[in-house]
Amino acid sequence: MNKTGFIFDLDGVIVDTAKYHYLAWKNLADELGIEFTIEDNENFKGVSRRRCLEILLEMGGISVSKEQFEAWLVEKNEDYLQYILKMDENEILPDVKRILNYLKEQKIPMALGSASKNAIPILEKVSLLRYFDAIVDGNSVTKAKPDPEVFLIAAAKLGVDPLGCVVFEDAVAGIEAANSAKMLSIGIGDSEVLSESKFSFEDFTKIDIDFLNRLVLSLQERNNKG
Ligand code: B16
Ligand code: MG
Repeated sequence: MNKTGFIFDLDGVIVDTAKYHYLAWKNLADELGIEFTIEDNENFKGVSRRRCLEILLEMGGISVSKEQFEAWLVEKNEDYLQYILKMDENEILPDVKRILNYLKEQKIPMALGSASKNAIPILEKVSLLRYFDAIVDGNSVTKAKPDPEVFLIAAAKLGVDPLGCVVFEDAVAGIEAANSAKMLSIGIGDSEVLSESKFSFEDFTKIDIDFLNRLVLSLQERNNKG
């Protein structure tokens, strides 16, 4: 069994696809006559597509048939995919590649743990798929974050004890999921919002190699103690 593993969320950690999710939800909301702002979109971060649509319809006080619900899910996703098609390496968030390259050099296993069902095409578009030893996405889980399932499957796929795993997350639900998986959570974004994380950084430019090395050592100790 490997001693340590790193798990990355996708949207908001590796790439900023939240802006594309926003545009696609906004298009649907406009069509349905629901007011939907960038602030409303904050509540959609880390939340499954299905749950997002439920929230949107609750906001508009709209109840629909199962068929209509499914059709709007498809419509939103098709719209979203139009934005994704145009993505390239320039959309990788600052210094993400520096951290991925360092961990790769150290031969530390890495996994993706995302709620998105579009995770693989996005990683392909930004040429990062090859970095990951395991991908766990919205297609492989039955329970959404804050349930720890996504990260526990990722740890199992990496062959790392959850106690030896680090999770980078930008969403409150994701931090909660990592904490309940007994993993070391690192918030990426606003430290006040992500106050439940063990550590937090505004972005990856603020993470230095010394910090990562200390982290790996402390995880190994944590793991040894069980
Ligand atoms: P999709 P993450 C999440 O990804 C997004 O933060 C969230 O806004 C989105 O609704 C969800 O994926 C589902 O995405 O519609 O592509 O399946 O942050 O867990 O990587
Ligand atoms: Mg996210």
